Amino acid sequence: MSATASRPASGESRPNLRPRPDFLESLRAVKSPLIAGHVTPDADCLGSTFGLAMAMREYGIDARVGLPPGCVANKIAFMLDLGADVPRVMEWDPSGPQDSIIVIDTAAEKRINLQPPPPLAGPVPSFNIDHHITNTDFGANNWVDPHASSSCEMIAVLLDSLGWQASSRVASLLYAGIYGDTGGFSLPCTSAESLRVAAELVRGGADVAHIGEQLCRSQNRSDFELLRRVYDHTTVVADGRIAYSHLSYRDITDAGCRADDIDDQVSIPRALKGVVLAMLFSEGEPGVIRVNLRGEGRVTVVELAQKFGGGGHSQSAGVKMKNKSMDQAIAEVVAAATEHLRNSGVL
Ligand SMILES: [Mn+2]
Repeated sequence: MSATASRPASGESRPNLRPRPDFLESLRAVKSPLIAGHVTPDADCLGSTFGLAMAMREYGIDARVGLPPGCVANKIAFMLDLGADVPRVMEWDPSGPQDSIIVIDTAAEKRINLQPPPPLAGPVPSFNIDHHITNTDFGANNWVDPHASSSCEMIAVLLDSLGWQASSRVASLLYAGIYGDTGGFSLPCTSAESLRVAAELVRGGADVAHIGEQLCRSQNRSDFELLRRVYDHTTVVADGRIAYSHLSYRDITDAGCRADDIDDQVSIPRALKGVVLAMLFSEGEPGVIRVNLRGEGRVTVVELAQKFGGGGHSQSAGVKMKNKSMDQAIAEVVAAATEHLRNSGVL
């Protein structure tokens, strides 16, 4: 295990990765794709799937987005309004009109947000566009760039590579996803390229004020009540280097929230000075504990997530644990996290 990130630090030059010509050529042949993202979609997932689908529709391609009903957090529901013109598919139908499947922002096949899961080795070609470092290249056509801040950054580059001009609504969707995955252009994944792409999107009509208001200044009462509990339950250990909080099923429902509203609340314990590893344990459905892990500075967390069967990005990862009580899950993961910091020389 290493605590040093393999990606370049922000500001360092990174390869300006574009999709390979054969990937573009296969994608150009697509006429009616079904586009899907990951379970518990975040702003980047919605922005990239709806952004690509809308751009395709504007260029005469009959793209649809697979998204089960009721799985979008309150906070990012405004993105569904931006993408309202895109037809939605609630579940996988093998006899549907799709001539291809495009999976975006999804690290593993098992995380695809459609039931039953679409067969990616089936008769129609599949495309896998993602920036998760743990992506297994599960598509027939893969474009995985762990250096990209977000899948939305990749979609913006893709549209440019196709010679397409994004409409202002597509630009808003993509900008919102980049904003989300870069923590408002503040996380180390924010590269000069992310800022350049974002600037192009603003030039193309992305509504910065609307997106900022929706993502930063539109908290509803139930999300606010949930944060109150996250603050209240925050515990600091390992000489102030690890902070974590927890939300029981009861905490979540009493606040008026549900599993899908657990998004980036781990930013609360993460915000404490000196903390280099932050975690949020949440029981969104009874008996299932989700752990969001974040690393700060040069501390990576993806190895820690993988140890418990999860995955993600080097400094932002997740795990789902079953058949464990909240206390057990916390005890096991905090012990492993402390060990991880010790092994990497932080403690
Ligand atoms: Mn993403």
